[in-house]
Amino acid sequence: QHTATELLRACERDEFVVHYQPQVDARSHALTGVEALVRWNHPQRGILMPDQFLDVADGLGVVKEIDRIVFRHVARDMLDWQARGLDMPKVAVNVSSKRLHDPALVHDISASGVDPARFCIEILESIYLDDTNDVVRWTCDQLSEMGTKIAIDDFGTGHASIQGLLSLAPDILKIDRTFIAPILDEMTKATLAHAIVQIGRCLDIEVIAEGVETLEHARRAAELGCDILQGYAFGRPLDAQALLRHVTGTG
Ligand code: G
Ligand code: G
Ligand code: NA
Ligand code: MN
Repeated sequence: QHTATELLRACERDEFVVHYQPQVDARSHALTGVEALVRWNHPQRGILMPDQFLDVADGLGVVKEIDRIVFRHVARDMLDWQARGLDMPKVAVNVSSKRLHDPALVHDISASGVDPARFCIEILESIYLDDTNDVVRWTCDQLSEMGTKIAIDDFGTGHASIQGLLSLAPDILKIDRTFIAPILDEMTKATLAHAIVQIGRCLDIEVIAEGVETLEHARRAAELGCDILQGYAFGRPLDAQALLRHVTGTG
């Protein structure tokens, strides 16, 4: 209740900050992009993580608004990095179901001042399977036309269907970290990760391993065929300034 009022105020005043986590090429470990992750900078409680407020926000119907605010931060940070000499190849932005149904999403991306091809939209498996209505279809078609990538997040944890993959034709699959964490010790999980990679190859979809926590995991995930790696082994989510320093090795 308390949080609800505060969250509405947070949207009005924009109390959100965006952190960025590196994604790297599985072979060279060169930076390929970052994922944008929202945090709520609560005036009394400090930085709050998505799992501490996104459910409440969803209940209030303001997740779409938060996603829109986050995108504004991301576009601003992209332009700011560019001005400081960091040409960020790609930023992946998480998009809720409501936001995917919002025609303004396409407009916001095309009017951001940043090349739309530098954005990737991350959607959950459950979203595209439940809600492939006309608006979503139109949105995805528009995004593809503009060069914006579409990634399926947490792949393997929802109602994965090959039919769904064929119909949405995403550019990227992100293997959920619950499959990546055990790849060093559990042959079954490693084999499953490899099977997902093969599905990706068959459909010309890039595969990202999430939750790559050690260089051993990185080596194994690369061996299993993952194209891109993301996880603590290559950096935790950092604010825009810290990410710039992390990437350019300055400061
Ligand atoms: O770092 P982490 O706790 O940030 O993020 C947890 C989850 O919160 C992510 O997996 C993602 O699904 C969700 N999330 C993070 N940022 C956003 C955002 O800007 N919008 C939406 N809708 N979800 C987000
Ligand atoms: O998939 P989502 O969009 O849910 O993924 C981002 C979440 O994963 C964020 O909460 C982020 O902080 C977390 N995360 C990123 N890298 C790692 C990692 O290497 N290990 C673990 N356990 N979590 C990670
Ligand atoms: Na994500
Ligand atoms: Mn994920």
